[in-house]
Amino acid sequence: MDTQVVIIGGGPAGLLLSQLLNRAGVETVILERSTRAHVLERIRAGILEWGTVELLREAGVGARMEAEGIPHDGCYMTDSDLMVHIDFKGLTGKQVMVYGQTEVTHDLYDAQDAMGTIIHHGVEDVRITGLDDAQAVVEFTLNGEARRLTCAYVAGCDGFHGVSRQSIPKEKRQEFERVYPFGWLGILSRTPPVNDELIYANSPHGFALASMRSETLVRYYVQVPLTDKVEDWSDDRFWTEFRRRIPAQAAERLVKGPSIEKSIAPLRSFASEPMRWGRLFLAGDAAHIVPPTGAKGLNLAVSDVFYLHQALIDMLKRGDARGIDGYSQRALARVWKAMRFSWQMTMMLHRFDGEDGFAAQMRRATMAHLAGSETARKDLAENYIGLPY
Ligand code: FAS
Ligand code: PHB
Repeated sequence: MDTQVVIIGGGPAGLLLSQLLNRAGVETVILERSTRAHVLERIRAGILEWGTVELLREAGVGARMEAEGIPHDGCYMTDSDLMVHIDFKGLTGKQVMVYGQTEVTHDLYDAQDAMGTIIHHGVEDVRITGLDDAQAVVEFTLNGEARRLTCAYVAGCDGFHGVSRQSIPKEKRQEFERVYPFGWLGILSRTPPVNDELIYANSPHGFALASMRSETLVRYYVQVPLTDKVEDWSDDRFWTEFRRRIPAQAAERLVKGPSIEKSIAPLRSFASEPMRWGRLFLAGDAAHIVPPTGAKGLNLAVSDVFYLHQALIDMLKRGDARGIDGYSQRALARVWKAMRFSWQMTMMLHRFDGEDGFAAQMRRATMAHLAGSETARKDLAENYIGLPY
């Protein structure tokens, strides 16, 4: 065999899996479609569950996160001017870490380079075969040259639009989907955060999220119709809309500034079962997508990798197949719970076009219940900081 595990996709799932396998003496090759610069310029997630923090430390890539990340003890759910504090630390004993996915990906690339791992960028026409044979075969084009790798296993970490999931016969896949009728317009701005902790704001004008990357760099979002384009949104229009959706007491502190990044992300819930097909294992967005309302996307990719790295090491080092045989069922059990939480948060916080007064009342009542019930706040906190692996 040319290598033990071929990993398709050099995003957080593929890189973290490779890093954990390499540290256990398992050889990998990563095939990434984009250039490294393109992967590293993508602005994605901002919140790490503590399980993610611990696994990144175990992978030997926690140093910069420890130095530059910001632990948060809680967040706010708001309804117009009602602010409900969700005290993660007090209710669960756990925190989350504010540290951008871009930084995590940077740290993983640096660590993989130090390991000397083979990472091919700019690969095209990836084709996976031999999944039921004695070895899998991955064919691809690199710099115009046809290449072929044989391996024991293939990890499909190539995101929602990748080839891995499509390598499972369509009639053998069961797919579940909910596409939401709105997107999130996000900006980065070198301004101080409007609040010390995140604000998830429900308002009659729609949803807004006040997040951050550091004490001097904010990441803010507003819900927008799917028909909107980034060019429809000047900075002034964004600031006006964002300011009126967050509570007045926070809006008074708002510091506006020029956007240094502006993009619209669609929202969907999606899952494909199974996450294993013969010698192929899916991890991360290749198998599931959640709306970012619950800050689960990146963190689910990490929990898949937690299960998969253990399973592959058990098999390749000790010939113990129980982990790989149980991987899909074990990963999906946690995926569906995070899928539910992300859907519930999205329904609770977004205005739906054409909704009647009843829907708005349900959102207000949910927020009022959160305000009045420690049990309700603890349930939200347990899901937000991350359910156990
Ligand atoms: P990724 O998509 O990150 O990585 C897959 C990699 O595979 C990519 O680098 C891609 O170039 C490569 N690839 C694709 N096809 C290939 C092929 N055929 N051959 C080789 N390589 C191929 N999550 C949150 O928790 N919070 C957020 O705020 C948030 N915001 C998001 C905004 C956007 C616009 C998007 C798209 C996602 C967002 N997410 C968010 C979710 C996101 O963070 C993902 O969960 C996370 O990137 C998952 O990591 P991977 O599974 O590695 O997939
Ligand atoms: C972000 O900082 O990008 C972020 C934080 C929390 C979310 C979604 C996005 O739920």
